[in-house]
Amino acid sequence: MQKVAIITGVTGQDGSYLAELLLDKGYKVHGIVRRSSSFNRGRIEHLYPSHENVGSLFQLHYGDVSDIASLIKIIKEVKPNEIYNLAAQSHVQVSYDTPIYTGQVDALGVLNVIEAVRILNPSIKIYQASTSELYSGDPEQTPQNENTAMFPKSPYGVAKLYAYNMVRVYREAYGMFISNGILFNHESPRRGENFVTRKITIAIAEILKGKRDVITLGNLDAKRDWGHARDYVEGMWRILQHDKPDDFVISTGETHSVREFVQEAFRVANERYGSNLSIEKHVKISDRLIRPNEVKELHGDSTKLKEELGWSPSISFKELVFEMVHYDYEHPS
Ligand code: NAP
Ligand code: F7E
Repeated sequence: MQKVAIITGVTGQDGSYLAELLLDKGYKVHGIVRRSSSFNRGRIEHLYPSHENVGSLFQLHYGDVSDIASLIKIIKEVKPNEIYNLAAQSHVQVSYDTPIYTGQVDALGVLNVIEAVRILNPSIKIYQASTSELYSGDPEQTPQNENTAMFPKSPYGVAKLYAYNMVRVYREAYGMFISNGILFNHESPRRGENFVTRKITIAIAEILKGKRDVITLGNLDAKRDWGHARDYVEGMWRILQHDKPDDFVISTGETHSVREFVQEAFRVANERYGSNLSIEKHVKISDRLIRPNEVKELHGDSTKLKEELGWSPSISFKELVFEMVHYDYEHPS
């Protein structure tokens, strides 16, 4: 029987790769989109053949995770086997500016999804997009795995911790198949333009084309475990194919500082495009981009996912940086 999935956050980086993966696997995919005053479906427009997409394998529905009525309407209509809840205000620094909104979407919005499923059909499987921002990032507590203490540093992390715990509560209390993927940073040419990796690769393309002179950044010392989004959506899918619901870290097991990302991206540009970019000449630091609090070091241990579900990353840090630098040079935004 053909499986039916709902993806919330389908217009985002991960939603777009996950939709591709599920369609490839023969699923019927329903994406939930928000109304927006300007077009924001660039990452998924290649997936729907016409604007009149009723009846196709990929359908879009207006909804919002902060509006439980819209969720109930869509779940009743499409009768999914699986829901991938990727919708979020996903920017950590922005969560300091909009802490209440972030809580409404990233904490209570998740509860809306879970409650709608519990009320309508508790046998629907749910994947929740949890995050390495649940951890403190204290260098003494690395590598982080499923048992590492969770002490988030931002309003985003706190909202996501509420959701993470609610998933566990519903799993235990109601026996629902509901799992957390604790994902470390993952990037791609589809990454939002104000996350650090994409900001760097877009700026490099603009410097190479003479459109600007420098990249303005914040903390270069923070360390992140950066993987590729395409690998990580495969991990999400595997988590819902397990014989039991559970929580899993998805990470590469390698950590690099923001400075190292810049250095590698400059190295790729210099080698490929004959430039002479350097941190000394082309990076400026702005206090405006330093966060009120910072997760210093993320370095994941995804042994559990590897051992139980056979997942491991296929794209290396260097391959990721190369793909992003090259893409932004070839496809100016
Ligand atoms: P993203 O590119 O920012 O996409 C977020 C998606 O959520 C967009 O489609 C956005 O819609 C949608 N959305 C936001 N608020 C919504 C609401 N109230 N109702 C319905 N949809 C809403 O994020 P991403 O990088 O793909 O990440 C996907 C998920 O994984 C997020 O939950 C994020 O917090 C989590 N996560 C990401 C990472 C990472 O490194 N990428 C790591 C760990 C966890 P619009 O297009 O309309 O804004
Ligand atoms: O920052 C530093 C910044 O915004 C990475 C989200 O997907 O991953 C992401 O959150 C690091 C931080 O991602 C700039 O201070 C320096 O230390 O790319 P980012 P993030 O905050 O790690 C987690 C796992 C998620 O769950 C989130 O949804 O880079 N940094 N200079 C900068 N960051 C930004 N954005 N811009 C700068 O100019």
